[in-house]
Amino acid sequence: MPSTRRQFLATSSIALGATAPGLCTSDAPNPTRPLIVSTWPFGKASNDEALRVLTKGGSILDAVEHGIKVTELDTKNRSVGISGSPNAAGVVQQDACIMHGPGHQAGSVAAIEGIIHPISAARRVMEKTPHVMLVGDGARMFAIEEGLKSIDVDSSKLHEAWRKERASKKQAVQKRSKGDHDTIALLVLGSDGNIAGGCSTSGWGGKLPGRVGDSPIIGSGLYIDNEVGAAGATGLGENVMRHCASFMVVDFMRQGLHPQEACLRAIHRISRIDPLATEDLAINFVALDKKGRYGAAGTGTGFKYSVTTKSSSVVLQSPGVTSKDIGPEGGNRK
Ligand code: SD4
Repeated sequence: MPSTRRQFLATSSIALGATAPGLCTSDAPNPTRPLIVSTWPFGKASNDEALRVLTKGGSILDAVEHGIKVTELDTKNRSVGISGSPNAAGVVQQDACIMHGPGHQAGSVAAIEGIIHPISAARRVMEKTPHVMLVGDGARMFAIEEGLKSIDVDSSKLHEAWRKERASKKQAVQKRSKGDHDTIALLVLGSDGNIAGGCSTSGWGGKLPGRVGDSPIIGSGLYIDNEVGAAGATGLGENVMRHCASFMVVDFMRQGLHPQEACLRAIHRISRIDPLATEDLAINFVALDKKGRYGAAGTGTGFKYSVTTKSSSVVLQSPGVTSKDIGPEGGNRK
């Protein structure tokens, strides 16, 4: 449920087919820049920080990093940051990535433990190494060498205890339930038309140790094409990764689709190909394009996302896609 009257008005107006003040999903001849779009209502605080950074003269990368840091630091958030959901061994392993449209640069960290700001680690991988992705202990070591804030973790004992328990009980991986996941994916269109974005999550609660989700995988949890636009994902990462979904959304925009249509089209295409029922895919996308247009879509009833410009910062409801929209044989050829 929207937590403030303003959010309620914003989500209601979209649900009723009206347009939120100053924001629209239709063509924007005079793009409103900067534009910040992120996943979920909790993204709004990150968007607001990103806008503050830009207003003070920060870069689009600064806006992405500092914006996402707000959610990573929120101790009430159980899906992002070190207060996020632990894996099956009781250890929080986080995934994050960042991408900079100009120069098509990317950096990411996966299954990193005890680092307060994985998004900052991802940025440093991009800016200070010749690599795109670091994982596990190596990623943690690198982040600490870079002077990033960390907490002590001695996960080896926890992992060992879990291994023993698993061997004795043949423990299954915990089924994923609503509420044990969520990612912040945050996209920024700067005043100069350049684009940057990032993702951060603790991923699937109860996942196998070492599991990596879609969020740190470029093209899955996030993708930016500076000539076109950006897309980010949240939901069941396995179902995003198997389809390179963020890349797909951006590619649809490259073919001329509005960001909202591109998100919907990706869900339709994935639903047709995938043996899972649309609702069970549990995938959601946000997108923006170079023209300053934005949109989102999710499976089932859709999901809420946050949109911020200089004139307003609101939480909106995305459209949803269900099996009925796809048809028994994937009849909808969207
Ligand atoms: C993952 N996609 O690790 C992330 C988590 C998420 O809503 O976004 N859940 O699978």
